[in-house]
Amino acid sequence: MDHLRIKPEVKEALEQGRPVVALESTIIAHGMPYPRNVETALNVEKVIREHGAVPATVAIIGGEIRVGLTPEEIEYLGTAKGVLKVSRRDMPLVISKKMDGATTVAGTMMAAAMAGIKVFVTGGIGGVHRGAGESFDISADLEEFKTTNVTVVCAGCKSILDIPATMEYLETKGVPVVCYGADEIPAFYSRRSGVMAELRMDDPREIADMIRAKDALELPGGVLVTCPVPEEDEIPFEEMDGYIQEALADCARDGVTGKRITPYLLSKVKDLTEGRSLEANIKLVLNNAAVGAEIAKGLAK
Ligand code: PSU
Ligand code: MN
Repeated sequence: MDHLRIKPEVKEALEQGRPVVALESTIIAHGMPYPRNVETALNVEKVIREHGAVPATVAIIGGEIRVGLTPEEIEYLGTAKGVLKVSRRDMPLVISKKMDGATTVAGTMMAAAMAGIKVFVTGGIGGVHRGAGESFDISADLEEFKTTNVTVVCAGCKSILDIPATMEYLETKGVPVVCYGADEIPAFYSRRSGVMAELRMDDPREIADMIRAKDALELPGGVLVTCPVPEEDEIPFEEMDGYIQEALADCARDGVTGKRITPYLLSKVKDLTEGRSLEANIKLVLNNAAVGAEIAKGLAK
């Protein structure tokens, strides 16, 4: 396809049926400060390689969808100014204007599907925001799960979101949600959310089998896998909730809207936790990378 460039290493792995894991870039350009963003993106790729899969970080550079980036391109994205946050609706613009863009979960799912990559690892997905009944703020990430056949491994929903409503929404869209190794849907920084998982699996091969069954049925749409942050890195839910209330109040006071809300809240929470949220964020992404690589391996066999 025009506009799509797959890195040779990734292309070769896909052609040979070897495991490949896609990674997003909004977390690099808008989710973490420099230099931790670049350092983390490179370490996530390293973990995926250590687990025997090929990493493919996705971004848009000069209007071209790149699947698989070089370390120099990752550094560029982590430092460049004016990198657009690209979800589904932004894709036509960023390509026609030959801009640089960092892909969200929705944008990365689109690119992964175009390239034929089945598994994608991230930190957290977007979801139904608190108060969405009034604001209609529901991330396009959730809509993408309805149509695009990619399995996304994350650490659950941040509690800046309405977690029960997000789960309801995914159920309505027909999206299987697997909780990996836990009974409760994790809340990103915290292992617990108070929302019980409908489906728990403890072995990545079980998850791969379920994805295969879904494909055999030719069902469209994605699968969501939630992995709790490692115990030693978590910030307890009750503690986190206080910071989140404060961040939400600031967000409303400052009149932040639309696609700027999520990056704003992330950066506020980082300040309020004096950087602890960033450390937890980094650790959980690395943990997700290991799980995602194992699922990709299970699928490649
Ligand atoms: N959650 C995080 N870090 C992030 C994001 C979410 O902890 O970087 C990013 C992801 O790229 C996700 C996007 O797809 O924010 C969702 O943005 P919005 O809520 O505007 O749809
Ligand atoms: Mn939104």
